[in-house]
Amino acid sequence: PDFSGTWHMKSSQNFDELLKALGVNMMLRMIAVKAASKPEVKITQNGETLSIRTSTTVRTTDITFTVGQEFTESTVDGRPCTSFPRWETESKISCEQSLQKGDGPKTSWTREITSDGKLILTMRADDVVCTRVYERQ
Ligand code: RET
Ligand code: NA
Repeated sequence: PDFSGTWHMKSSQNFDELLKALGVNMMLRMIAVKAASKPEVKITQNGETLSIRTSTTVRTTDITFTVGQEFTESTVDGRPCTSFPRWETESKISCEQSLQKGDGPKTSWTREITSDGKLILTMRADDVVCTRVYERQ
């Protein structure tokens, strides 16, 4: 599938709960939740290699990875992790994360293009799942 484009978020569920599960305190969660309510996501794709820039007013992350190959990124609360993205279906990438230092909840994400052209991002921490739906600009 084609993940490329500039994406705007249409809905978000459980982002605050996700940060809570990751142990982020209430003050920082308030700042993060507000900023994360208006993200801009830009994706470029070359075959199985994706570059994803997620921008907010307080935090911007850039990742580049090839499906099937380990890479280093950060968990949503900013802890360095090793990630392993793989195809879960033809149109869905599933990525398990493991912290480079210390212990924490088990985290992962998925990114999927739906048949109607939306991008669905899920982020997990243990049993908490945050789901964010994006549409192309
Ligand atoms: C942390 C904790 C420290 C303080 C702040 C944070 C902000 C995080 C943000 C994350 C946005 C994520 C998005 C993900 C995918 O759509 C690191 C939680 C301010 C703003 C937009
Ligand atoms: Na987002």
